[in-house]
Amino acid sequence: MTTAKAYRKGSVFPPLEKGKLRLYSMRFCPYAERTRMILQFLNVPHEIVNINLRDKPDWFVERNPLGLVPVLEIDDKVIFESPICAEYIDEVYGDNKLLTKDPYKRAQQKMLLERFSKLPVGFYAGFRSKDPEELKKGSAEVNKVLQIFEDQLTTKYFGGDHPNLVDLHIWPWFERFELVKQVSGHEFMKEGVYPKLDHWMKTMYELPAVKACLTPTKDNVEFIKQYANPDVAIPDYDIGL
Ligand SMILES: N[C@@H](CCC(=O)N[C@@H](CS)C(=O)NCC(=O)O)C(=O)O
Repeated sequence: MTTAKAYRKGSVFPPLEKGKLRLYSMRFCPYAERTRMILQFLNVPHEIVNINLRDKPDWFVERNPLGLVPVLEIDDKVIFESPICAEYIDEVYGDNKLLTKDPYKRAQQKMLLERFSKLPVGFYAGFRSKDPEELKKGSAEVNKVLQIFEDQLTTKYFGGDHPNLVDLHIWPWFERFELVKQVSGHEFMKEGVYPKLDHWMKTMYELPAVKACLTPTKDNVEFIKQYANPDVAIPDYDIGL
């Protein structure tokens, strides 16, 4: 189901199979990519239902009144918001491989991710705006966060010898720096400025879960162009299928 076309308003609800975990996703969404990567990383059997987020089916909004992907559903349970999905998957299927059980270490992981949450704000404000001042402000915000993560990285992964939730949850934006460069010419993360992060990115690209969830750059570039274009009401969510 991973390559299925996005469901739109009026689409018939694809019936749920008892006991089967479903992820409502969108192929170009970095938040949904977090959840896709975690499911891959922990080898959790699941199916994916893609959603057209500018023309959402009613049954999707009934499941998540916020109208956002990712959303998980299994039998009578619905879970939304990527950090909450991650915690649920890790506890139910992952035996806490990604978020440690130690309360203080767990709090530290979550605090670091909280600090990361400023990056997407600068990222989107920066690259969508035609105003050079906005881009400068967004870029400064992104760089502030990158410096924090550069300073924090003392091991192969943020999780030590193995990736943890921090690695998997910050990755989708690192992957997208290249798209921004191709779409707008702007480089949020210039090579050599954050040497530890440069190396970490190369290591991350080798992870099977990362490889399995990459969207071809040309499709992602085309999608971002359409998505950021105010004249395009509904971008093509099925690019490349
Ligand atoms: N805080 C949410 C953010 C998810 C999010 O923003 N998803 C976007 C797609 S990348 C979305 O569903 N947008 C639909 C909309 O805004 O209507 C999370 O972490 O899951």
